[in-house]
Amino acid sequence: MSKIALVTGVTSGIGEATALLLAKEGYNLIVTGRRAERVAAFEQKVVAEYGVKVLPLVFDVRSQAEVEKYLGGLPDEWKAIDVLINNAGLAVGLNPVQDGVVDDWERMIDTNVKGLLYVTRVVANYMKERCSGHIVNLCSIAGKESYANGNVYCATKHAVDALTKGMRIDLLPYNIRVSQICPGAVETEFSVVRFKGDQERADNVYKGFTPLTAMDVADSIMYMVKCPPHVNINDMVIMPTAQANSYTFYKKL
Ligand code: NDP
Ligand code: 8X3
Repeated sequence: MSKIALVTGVTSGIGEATALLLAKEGYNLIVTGRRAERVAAFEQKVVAEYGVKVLPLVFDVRSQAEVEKYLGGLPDEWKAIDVLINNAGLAVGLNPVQDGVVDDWERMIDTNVKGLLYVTRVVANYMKERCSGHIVNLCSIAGKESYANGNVYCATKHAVDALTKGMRIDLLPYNIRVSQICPGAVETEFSVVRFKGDQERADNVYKGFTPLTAMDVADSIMYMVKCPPHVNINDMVIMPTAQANSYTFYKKL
């Protein structure tokens, strides 16, 4: 029987790349995002290319009611989730804390921390019933070190780091693996979202060095997923060669 993976946020970037690699491995996929047309396009592409089954779901991970409705109410044949990729997330704004935009803060906290928790709560219970499963959280180098003006985004990813460690302990008796990956700069729609559609400012982030691609990160996630069942990668930090930590880059401009 084919395995099932649930990937949140497949409408772009790392989630899309990871879901594609999981489909290539033969996983049937539950995929999510808010942009319905992109979720539908992803489904069509994957079904045509890999012939796997896809359950497309359009909801906002910030809404516990929606998470409960869509994930809590999964049809029986989709409940045996083997792999959860907690990917949906974002940065909004880059301001010193004293100039912070409260709505930006709330979007980040509600998505990156509370959304991840809502999804995990439902799926961990499916996994607990079967004493089997693997949860991979998208953390960040921002979850290891704070950088100038990154205050709240960094705090949400530090929270993911703490939650990964806590989930690992709580889910240990149920044979559920818990991993996280902490990438440095990956060129996706991340910076366009952070700068609220300012494409030029987003492009500048990646000028003068070679950033990671979404596929680089997806390859590493697949390494963790494909480890033998007795092996759990707790944490993986992956950086562009030209980036040493969250604030030190070697750029040739
Ligand atoms: P993208 O902006 O390219 O993709 C983000 C994905 O998250 C989209 O599919 C988006 O879907 C989904 N998403 C965002 N908010 C919500 C929401 N409220 N409900 C449901 N889905 C949502 O960014 P990345 O691929 O780069 O980011 C993926 C993850 O990786 C994030 O958690 C990010 O913090 C993390 N990360 C990114 C790095 C980078 O440099 N790019 C580095 C380290 C970590 P939609 O808009 O359709 O809802
Ligand atoms: C995304 C990487 O360094 O821009 O998490 O915050 S960074």
